[in-house]
Amino acid sequence: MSNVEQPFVVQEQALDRDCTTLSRHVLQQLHSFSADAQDLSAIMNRIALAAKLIARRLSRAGLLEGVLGFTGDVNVQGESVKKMDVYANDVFISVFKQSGLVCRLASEEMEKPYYIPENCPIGRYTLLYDPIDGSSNVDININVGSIFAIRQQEGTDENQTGGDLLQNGRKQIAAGYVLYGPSTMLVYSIGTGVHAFTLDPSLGEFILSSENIQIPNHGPIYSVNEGNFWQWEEPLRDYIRYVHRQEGYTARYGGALVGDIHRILFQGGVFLYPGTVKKPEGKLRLLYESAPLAFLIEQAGGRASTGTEDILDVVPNAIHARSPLLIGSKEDVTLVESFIQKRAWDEDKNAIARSRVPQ
Ligand code: P6P
Repeated sequence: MSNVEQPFVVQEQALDRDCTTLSRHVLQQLHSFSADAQDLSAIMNRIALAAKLIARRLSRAGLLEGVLGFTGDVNVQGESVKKMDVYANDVFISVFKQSGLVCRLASEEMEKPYYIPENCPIGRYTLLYDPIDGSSNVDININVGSIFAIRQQEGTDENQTGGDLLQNGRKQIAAGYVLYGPSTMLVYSIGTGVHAFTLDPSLGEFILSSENIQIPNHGPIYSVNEGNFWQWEEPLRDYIRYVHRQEGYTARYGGALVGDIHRILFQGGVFLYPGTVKKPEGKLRLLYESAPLAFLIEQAGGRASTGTEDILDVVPNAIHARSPLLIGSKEDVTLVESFIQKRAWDEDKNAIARSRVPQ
Protein backbone atom coordinates (compact mmCIF):
# COMPACT_ATOMS: atom_id res chain seq x y z
CA MET A 1 0.00 0.00 0.00
CA SER A 2 1.54 3.34 -0.99
CA ASN A 3 2.25 6.01 1.59
CA VAL A 4 -0.40 8.11 -0.10
CA GLU A 5 -3.08 5.44 0.40
CA GLN A 6 -2.04 4.71 3.99
CA PRO A 7 -3.47 7.93 5.57
CA PHE A 8 -6.80 7.38 3.80
CA VAL A 9 -7.13 3.87 5.22
CA VAL A 10 -6.24 5.05 8.72
CA GLN A 11 -8.66 7.94 8.37
CA GLU A 12 -11.38 5.58 7.14
CA GLN A 13 -10.79 3.25 10.11
CA ALA A 14 -10.94 6.20 12.52
CA LEU A 15 -14.14 7.44 10.92
CA ASP A 16 -15.68 4.00 11.01
CA ARG A 17 -14.91 3.69 14.70
CA ASP A 18 -16.37 7.12 15.42
CA CYS A 19 -19.51 5.94 13.69
CA THR A 20 -19.74 2.77 15.84
CA THR A 21 -22.25 4.13 18.27
CA LEU A 22 -23.90 1.99 20.92
CA SER A 23 -27.19 1.53 19.09
CA ARG A 24 -25.41 0.50 15.87
CA HIS A 25 -23.18 -1.90 17.82
CA VAL A 26 -26.18 -3.66 19.39
CA LEU A 27 -27.68 -4.27 15.95
CA GLN A 28 -24.32 -5.52 14.68
CA GLN A 29 -24.08 -7.90 17.65
CA LEU A 30 -27.57 -9.25 17.00
CA HIS A 31 -27.00 -9.52 13.22
CA SER A 32 -30.56 -8.42 12.94
CA PHE A 33 -32.83 -5.47 12.26
CA SER A 34 -35.91 -7.24 13.68
CA ALA A 35 -38.36 -5.40 15.92
CA ASP A 36 -36.85 -7.07 19.02
CA ALA A 37 -33.33 -6.11 17.92
CA GLN A 38 -34.45 -2.54 17.28
CA ASP A 39 -36.12 -2.46 20.73
CA LEU A 40 -32.96 -3.67 22.48
CA SER A 41 -30.88 -1.18 20.53
CA ALA A 42 -33.26 1.60 21.50
CA ILE A 43 -33.19 0.52 25.16
CA MET A 44 -29.39 0.67 25.20
CA ASN A 45 -29.61 4.09 23.59
CA ARG A 46 -31.95 5.28 26.33
CA ILE A 47 -29.53 3.99 28.98
CA ALA A 48 -26.77 5.92 27.22
CA LEU A 49 -28.91 9.07 27.36
CA ALA A 50 -29.45 8.56 31.10
CA ALA A 51 -25.71 8.11 31.54
CA LYS A 52 -25.00 11.36 29.68
CA LEU A 53 -27.47 13.29 31.83
CA ILE A 54 -26.01 11.85 35.05
CA ALA A 55 -22.42 12.43 33.89
CA ARG A 56 -23.25 16.05 33.08
CA ARG A 57 -24.69 16.63 36.56
CA LEU A 58 -21.77 14.90 38.29
CA SER A 59 -19.23 16.95 36.30
CA ARG A 60 -20.72 20.17 37.69
CA ALA A 61 -21.82 18.85 41.10
CA GLY A 62 -19.45 21.06 43.04
CA LEU A 63 -20.66 24.19 41.27
CA LEU A 64 -24.43 23.77 41.45
CA GLU A 65 -26.81 24.15 44.37
CA GLY A 66 -28.75 21.13 45.57
CA VAL A 67 -26.62 18.44 43.91
CA LEU A 68 -24.42 17.20 46.72
CA GLY A 69 -25.35 16.04 50.18
CA PHE A 70 -28.25 14.11 51.66
CA THR A 71 -31.99 14.49 51.17
CA GLY A 72 -32.68 13.61 54.81
CA ASP A 73 -34.64 10.52 53.74
CA VAL A 74 -33.80 6.83 54.29
CA ASN A 75 -34.43 4.38 51.42
CA VAL A 76 -35.83 0.86 51.46
CA GLN A 77 -32.29 -0.39 52.12
CA GLY A 78 -32.16 1.63 55.34
CA GLU A 79 -29.49 3.85 53.77
CA SER A 80 -29.42 7.66 53.91
CA VAL A 81 -30.39 8.94 50.49
CA LYS A 82 -28.08 11.28 48.57
CA LYS A 83 -29.58 14.01 46.38
CA MET A 84 -27.66 12.47 43.49
CA ASP A 85 -29.36 9.08 44.15
CA VAL A 86 -32.77 10.69 43.69
CA TYR A 87 -31.73 12.69 40.63
CA ALA A 88 -30.22 9.66 38.90
CA ASN A 89 -33.21 7.49 39.76
CA ASP A 90 -35.57 10.08 38.25
CA VAL A 91 -33.38 10.41 35.13
CA PHE A 92 -33.83 6.72 34.29
CA ILE A 93 -37.60 7.02 34.80
CA SER A 94 -37.75 10.13 32.61
CA VAL A 95 -35.78 8.68 29.70
CA PHE A 96 -37.92 5.53 29.65
CA LYS A 97 -41.33 7.00 30.50
CA GLN A 98 -42.28 8.03 26.93
CA SER A 99 -40.07 5.42 25.23
CA GLY A 100 -42.73 2.73 24.71
CA LEU A 101 -39.93 0.24 25.46
CA VAL A 102 -40.00 -0.53 29.15
CA CYS A 103 -42.99 -1.53 31.25
CA ARG A 104 -41.39 -1.42 34.67
CA LEU A 105 -38.34 0.01 36.37
CA ALA A 106 -37.06 -1.70 39.54
CA SER A 107 -34.49 0.35 41.40
CA GLU A 108 -32.44 0.22 44.56
CA GLU A 109 -34.05 3.55 45.44
CA MET A 110 -37.69 2.42 45.09
CA GLU A 111 -39.42 -0.06 47.40
CA LYS A 112 -41.70 -1.26 44.58
CA PRO A 113 -41.15 -1.19 40.81
CA TYR A 114 -42.32 1.90 38.94
CA TYR A 115 -44.93 0.94 36.32
CA ILE A 116 -45.52 2.70 33.01
CA PRO A 117 -48.98 1.25 32.26
CA GLU A 118 -49.23 2.33 28.62
CA ASN A 119 -46.00 0.42 27.93
CA CYS A 120 -47.15 -2.85 29.37
CA PRO A 121 -48.24 -5.17 26.60
CA ILE A 122 -47.25 -8.70 27.57
CA GLY A 123 -43.57 -9.55 27.10
CA ARG A 124 -42.33 -6.03 27.43
CA TYR A 125 -39.00 -5.23 29.02
CA THR A 126 -38.11 -4.38 32.59
CA LEU A 127 -35.14 -2.24 33.60
CA LEU A 128 -33.52 -3.15 36.92
CA TYR A 129 -30.95 -0.63 38.05
CA ASP A 130 -28.84 0.91 40.75
CA PRO A 131 -28.93 4.55 39.61
CA ILE A 132 -25.86 5.69 41.50
CA ASP A 133 -23.73 2.93 42.96
CA GLY A 134 -21.21 4.09 45.53
CA SER A 135 -22.95 7.39 46.20
CA SER A 136 -20.83 7.84 49.35
CA ASN A 137 -18.10 8.83 46.86
CA VAL A 138 -20.15 11.56 45.17
CA ASP A 139 -19.45 14.35 47.67
CA ILE A 140 -15.69 13.72 47.51
CA ASN A 141 -15.55 13.56 43.70
CA ILE A 142 -14.42 9.95 43.54
CA ASN A 143 -15.73 7.66 40.78
CA VAL A 144 -19.27 6.26 41.05
CA GLY A 145 -21.33 4.12 38.69
CA SER A 146 -24.76 3.01 37.51
CA ILE A 147 -25.58 -0.68 37.15
CA PHE A 148 -28.37 -2.01 34.93
CA ALA A 149 -30.01 -5.22 33.77
CA ILE A 150 -32.77 -5.87 31.25
CA ARG A 151 -35.29 -8.67 31.70
CA GLN A 152 -38.45 -9.52 29.80
CA GLN A 153 -41.77 -9.38 31.66
CA GLU A 154 -43.29 -12.86 32.08
CA GLY A 155 -47.03 -13.14 32.63
CA THR A 156 -49.32 -10.20 33.31
CA ASP A 157 -48.08 -9.08 36.74
CA GLU A 158 -51.61 -7.73 37.15
CA ASN A 159 -51.13 -7.06 40.88
CA GLN A 160 -47.96 -5.10 40.09
CA THR A 161 -45.73 -6.89 42.59
CA GLY A 162 -43.00 -7.75 40.09
CA GLY A 163 -43.19 -11.39 41.22
CA ASP A 164 -41.92 -12.62 37.83
CA LEU A 165 -38.67 -10.75 38.48
CA LEU A 166 -37.83 -13.25 41.25
CA GLN A 167 -35.98 -15.56 38.89
CA ASN A 168 -32.31 -16.33 38.49
CA GLY A 169 -29.86 -14.14 36.64
CA ARG A 170 -29.84 -16.33 33.54
CA LYS A 171 -33.16 -14.62 32.71
CA GLN A 172 -31.27 -11.38 32.02
CA ILE A 173 -31.11 -10.52 28.34
CA ALA A 174 -28.69 -7.61 28.77
CA ALA A 175 -26.61 -6.11 31.58
CA GLY A 176 -23.87 -3.60 32.17
CA TYR A 177 -22.68 -0.57 34.01
CA VAL A 178 -21.71 3.05 33.51
CA LEU A 179 -18.48 4.23 35.15
CA TYR A 180 -18.38 7.96 35.87
CA GLY A 181 -14.62 8.40 36.09
CA PRO A 182 -11.99 10.57 34.37
CA SER A 183 -14.01 9.60 31.31
CA THR A 184 -17.52 8.20 31.30
CA MET A 185 -17.61 4.60 30.08
CA LEU A 186 -20.53 2.32 29.36
CA VAL A 187 -19.72 -1.40 29.48
CA TYR A 188 -22.43 -3.83 28.36
CA SER A 189 -23.26 -7.30 27.15
CA ILE A 190 -26.30 -8.77 25.44
CA GLY A 191 -24.83 -12.24 25.69
CA THR A 192 -22.41 -11.83 22.77
CA GLY A 193 -19.30 -10.74 24.67
CA VAL A 194 -18.45 -7.63 26.68
CA HIS A 195 -17.91 -4.28 24.97
CA ALA A 196 -16.89 -0.85 26.30
CA PHE A 197 -17.89 2.56 24.99
CA THR A 198 -16.32 5.86 25.97
CA LEU A 199 -18.33 9.07 25.98
CA ASP A 200 -16.92 11.62 23.54
CA PRO A 201 -18.25 14.89 25.00
CA SER A 202 -17.45 16.72 21.76
CA LEU A 203 -19.84 14.38 19.91
CA GLY A 204 -22.22 13.70 22.80
CA GLU A 205 -21.95 10.03 21.79
CA PHE A 206 -20.63 6.87 23.37
CA ILE A 207 -18.02 5.53 20.93
CA LEU A 208 -16.72 1.96 20.89
CA SER A 209 -13.40 1.80 22.74
CA SER A 210 -12.92 -1.92 23.59
CA GLU A 211 -14.63 -4.90 21.97
CA ASN A 212 -14.89 -8.51 23.20
CA ILE A 213 -13.13 -7.78 26.48
CA GLN A 214 -11.70 -10.90 28.15
CA ILE A 215 -10.87 -10.84 31.88
CA PRO A 216 -7.45 -12.40 32.69
CA ASN A 217 -7.75 -15.90 34.17
CA HIS A 218 -5.73 -14.65 37.15
CA GLY A 219 -4.77 -11.18 38.38
CA PRO A 220 -2.88 -9.54 41.26
CA ILE A 221 -5.82 -7.62 42.71
CA TYR A 222 -7.92 -8.61 45.68
CA SER A 223 -10.61 -6.04 46.42
CA VAL A 224 -12.37 -6.25 49.79
CA ASN A 225 -13.14 -4.05 52.77
CA GLU A 226 -10.69 -5.55 55.27
CA GLY A 227 -12.29 -3.43 57.98
CA ASN A 228 -14.93 -6.17 58.08
CA PHE A 229 -12.32 -8.88 58.84
CA TRP A 230 -13.68 -9.31 62.37
CA GLN A 231 -17.16 -10.01 60.96
CA TRP A 232 -16.18 -12.71 58.45
CA GLU A 233 -16.42 -16.46 58.79
CA GLU A 234 -13.09 -18.29 59.15
CA PRO A 235 -12.62 -19.42 55.50
CA LEU A 236 -12.60 -15.79 54.26
CA ARG A 237 -10.14 -14.91 56.98
CA ASP A 238 -8.02 -17.91 55.88
CA TYR A 239 -8.01 -16.55 52.30
CA ILE A 240 -6.97 -13.05 53.43
CA ARG A 241 -4.21 -14.51 55.63
CA TYR A 242 -3.06 -16.50 52.58
CA VAL A 243 -2.80 -13.47 50.25
CA HIS A 244 -1.07 -11.50 53.00
CA ARG A 245 1.70 -14.11 52.94
CA GLN A 246 2.03 -14.44 49.13
CA GLU A 247 4.08 -12.25 46.80
CA GLY A 248 2.23 -10.90 43.78
CA TYR A 249 -1.03 -9.70 45.34
CA THR A 250 -2.11 -6.09 45.73
CA ALA A 251 -5.12 -4.68 47.57
CA ARG A 252 -7.38 -2.19 45.77
CA TYR A 253 -10.71 -1.10 47.25
CA GLY A 254 -12.53 2.03 46.16
CA GLY A 255 -15.76 1.69 48.13
CA ALA A 256 -17.71 1.87 44.86
CA LEU A 257 -18.51 -1.46 43.26
CA VAL A 258 -18.44 -0.37 39.62
CA GLY A 259 -14.93 1.10 39.78
CA ASP A 260 -13.59 -1.95 41.63
CA ILE A 261 -15.17 -4.35 39.13
CA HIS A 262 -13.99 -2.29 36.14
CA ARG A 263 -10.39 -2.48 37.40
CA ILE A 264 -10.65 -6.26 37.80
CA LEU A 265 -12.31 -6.71 34.40
CA PHE A 266 -9.23 -5.20 32.73
CA GLN A 267 -6.41 -6.23 35.11
CA GLY A 268 -7.70 -9.46 36.68
CA GLY A 269 -8.20 -10.45 40.31
CA VAL A 270 -11.17 -10.87 42.64
CA PHE A 271 -13.71 -8.65 44.39
CA LEU A 272 -15.27 -9.95 47.57
CA TYR A 273 -18.22 -8.78 49.59
CA PRO A 274 -18.91 -11.80 51.82
CA GLY A 275 -21.58 -12.20 54.45
CA THR A 276 -20.79 -10.52 57.75
CA VAL A 277 -22.01 -10.85 61.32
CA LYS A 278 -24.26 -7.82 60.77
CA LYS A 279 -25.32 -8.86 57.24
CA PRO A 280 -24.96 -12.68 56.92
CA GLU A 281 -26.52 -12.53 53.45
CA GLY A 282 -24.05 -9.86 52.38
CA LYS A 283 -24.60 -6.17 51.59
CA LEU A 284 -24.91 -6.12 47.80
CA ARG A 285 -28.29 -6.52 46.14
CA LEU A 286 -28.74 -9.44 43.80
CA LEU A 287 -31.14 -8.22 41.11
CA TYR A 288 -29.51 -4.92 40.25
CA GLU A 289 -25.93 -5.26 41.50
CA SER A 290 -24.56 -8.82 41.74
CA ALA A 291 -26.57 -10.48 38.95
CA PRO A 292 -25.89 -7.87 36.22
CA LEU A 293 -22.18 -7.83 37.09
CA ALA A 294 -22.10 -11.63 37.19
CA PHE A 295 -23.71 -11.74 33.72
CA LEU A 296 -21.07 -9.35 32.41
CA ILE A 297 -18.05 -11.00 34.08
CA GLU A 298 -19.12 -14.49 32.94
CA GLN A 299 -19.45 -13.11 29.40
CA ALA A 300 -15.86 -11.86 29.75
CA GLY A 301 -14.67 -15.35 30.80
CA GLY A 302 -14.70 -14.81 34.55
CA ARG A 303 -16.80 -16.18 37.42
CA ALA A 304 -19.20 -14.91 40.08
CA SER A 305 -20.36 -16.90 43.07
CA THR A 306 -21.85 -16.57 46.54
CA GLY A 307 -18.99 -18.79 47.73
CA THR A 308 -21.07 -21.93 47.35
CA GLU A 309 -23.34 -21.22 44.33
CA ASP A 310 -23.00 -19.37 41.01
CA ILE A 311 -24.59 -15.94 41.34
CA LEU A 312 -26.52 -16.48 38.09
CA ASP A 313 -28.25 -19.53 39.61
CA VAL A 314 -29.46 -17.74 42.76
CA VAL A 315 -33.24 -17.20 42.89
CA PRO A 316 -34.08 -14.12 44.99
CA ASN A 317 -36.97 -14.24 47.48
CA ALA A 318 -37.56 -10.50 47.16
CA ILE A 319 -36.72 -7.66 44.78
CA HIS A 320 -34.19 -6.16 47.20
CA ALA A 321 -32.69 -9.52 48.25
CA ARG A 322 -28.98 -9.42 48.99
CA SER A 323 -26.27 -12.03 48.36
CA PRO A 324 -22.62 -12.55 49.26
CA LEU A 325 -20.42 -11.87 46.21
CA LEU A 326 -17.11 -13.28 44.99
CA ILE A 327 -16.50 -12.07 41.42
CA GLY A 328 -13.61 -11.75 39.00
CA SER A 329 -10.96 -13.93 37.38
CA LYS A 330 -11.85 -17.61 37.11
CA GLU A 331 -8.77 -18.86 39.00
CA ASP A 332 -9.08 -16.27 41.77
CA VAL A 333 -12.77 -16.87 42.47
CA THR A 334 -12.12 -20.62 42.48
CA LEU A 335 -9.22 -20.14 44.93
CA VAL A 336 -11.47 -18.24 47.38
CA GLU A 337 -14.13 -20.95 47.06
CA SER A 338 -11.50 -23.59 47.83
CA PHE A 339 -10.96 -22.04 51.27
CA ILE A 340 -14.71 -22.24 51.91
CA GLN A 341 -14.90 -25.83 50.67
CA LYS A 342 -11.77 -26.89 52.61
CA ARG A 343 -13.20 -25.51 55.85
CA ALA A 344 -16.48 -27.32 55.21
CA TRP A 345 -14.57 -30.52 54.42
CA ASP A 346 -12.48 -30.21 57.60
CA GLU A 347 -15.62 -29.67 59.64
CA ASP A 348 -17.26 -32.75 58.08
CA LYS A 349 -14.08 -34.79 58.67
CA ASN A 350 -13.94 -33.69 62.32
CA ALA A 351 -17.64 -34.42 62.79
CA ILE A 352 -17.13 -37.93 61.39
CA ALA A 353 -14.09 -38.45 63.65
CA ARG A 354 -16.08 -37.29 66.66
CA SER A 355 -18.95 -39.58 65.78
CA ARG A 356 -16.56 -42.58 65.79
CA VAL A 357 -15.24 -41.88 69.28
CA PRO A 358 -16.84 -44.47 71.62
CA GLN A 359 -19.29 -42.69 73.95
P1 P6P B 1 -18.60 -0.91 52.41
C1 P6P B 1 -21.73 1.33 47.92
O1 P6P B 1 -22.53 1.71 49.03
C2 P6P B 1 -21.81 -0.17 47.81
O2 P6P B 1 -23.14 -0.57 47.62
C3 P6P B 1 -20.91 -0.66 46.69
O3 P6P B 1 -20.80 0.25 45.65
C4 P6P B 1 -19.59 -0.90 47.38
O4 P6P B 1 -18.84 -1.93 46.78
C5 P6P B 1 -20.01 -1.28 48.80
O5 P6P B 1 -21.31 -0.74 49.02
C6 P6P B 1 -19.06 -0.71 49.83
O6 P6P B 1 -19.52 -1.15 51.11
O7 P6P B 1 -19.32 -1.66 53.50
O8 P6P B 1 -17.24 -1.49 52.11
O9 P6P B 1 -18.55 0.59 52.60
